[in-house]
Amino acid sequence: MKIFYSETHRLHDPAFEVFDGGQRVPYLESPERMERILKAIRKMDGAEILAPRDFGLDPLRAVHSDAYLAFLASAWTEWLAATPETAAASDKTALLPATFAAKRDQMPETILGKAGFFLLDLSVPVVEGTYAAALSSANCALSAAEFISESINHPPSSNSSFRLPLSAFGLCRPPGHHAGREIAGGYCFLNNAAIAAQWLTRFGRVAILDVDYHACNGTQDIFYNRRDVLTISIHADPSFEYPYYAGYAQEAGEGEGLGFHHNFPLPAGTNNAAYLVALDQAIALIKDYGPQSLVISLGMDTYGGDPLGAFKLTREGIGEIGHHIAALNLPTAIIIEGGYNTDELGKNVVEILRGFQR
Ligand code: SP5
Ligand code: ZN
Repeated sequence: MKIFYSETHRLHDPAFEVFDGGQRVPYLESPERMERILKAIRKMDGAEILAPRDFGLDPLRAVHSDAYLAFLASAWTEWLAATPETAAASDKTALLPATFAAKRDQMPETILGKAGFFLLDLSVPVVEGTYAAALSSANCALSAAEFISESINHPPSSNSSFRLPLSAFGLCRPPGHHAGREIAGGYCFLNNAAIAAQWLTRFGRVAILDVDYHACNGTQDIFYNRRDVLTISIHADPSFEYPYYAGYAQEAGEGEGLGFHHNFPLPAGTNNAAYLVALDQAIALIKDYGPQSLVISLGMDTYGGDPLGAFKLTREGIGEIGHHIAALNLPTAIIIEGGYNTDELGKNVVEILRGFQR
């Protein structure tokens, strides 16, 4: 298994986020998450850890708006320029607004106005290295996509011969699936899985299956009116869980994309058996769609011991997820999203990847 990873994620290391009730807490989406995953992966048979290649801005511009990318690129310098006293304590502070856009007709001019326009919540503080880390995270996803694309069966007109479907793992940080076309949220700035999927559309239809505990509001937003990318998400019911405003069962796409988005909201306490019922329904939809490639948004926060999750999946259940998806036998780019039980994160990721070992 090829694993695409860069140390650049360390540049995104905010000191805090703000939890419900206004509690300022240490940033849960920490660099340590990657250290734990890497440590476990290094012990895995056949693991090959590779640096990502730089794909430039074009694949990002195919998914995110220019205004949003420009905001991410200059937010920190604009924030420092606007509040010079911040510079002295820049290791402790971050750009985080207190007013958010419920209506988005007009982008404000000041950096705090723009921050409220482009940030959804209090889990996406922008620090000096946020943009560099987000770029490198997207490049890890793109590198995984590029690697698996070698095994996509090209149209009959081309003369390439059949190859065994390949899989690859993008060890991406920050995560991506809550980032929409022009909004960051839920620890996510660039939507790595969407960027990889969009890049893969040059080879034909793509399916994205999101098995993070949280609904993929960002991925849903990006592909909502498209039928060339099927998006499916299995997650905690947004009626009680973040991201609250997307992920309901009746949201099925619009226009050309109607019928090409599926949400599977599940209750708190969901166990292995109930989860696998939903997963098998999602897998049947992917088979019907017949994609040329598959992108998995892999969250490990479905695990019973996750501090942000309320599902009860065990390590065995998580292993089953890998086996069920791998049985689709499609070229598959696996992109890491959430998962916050750092002690168990490495073992859980390896348990999933095992299903894809050939
Ligand atoms: C990628 C990803 O998994 N993002 C998740 C972002 C969730 N942010 C919501 C934070 C809500 C905090 N509630 C704390 C409850 C602790 N029991
Ligand atoms: Zn999550």
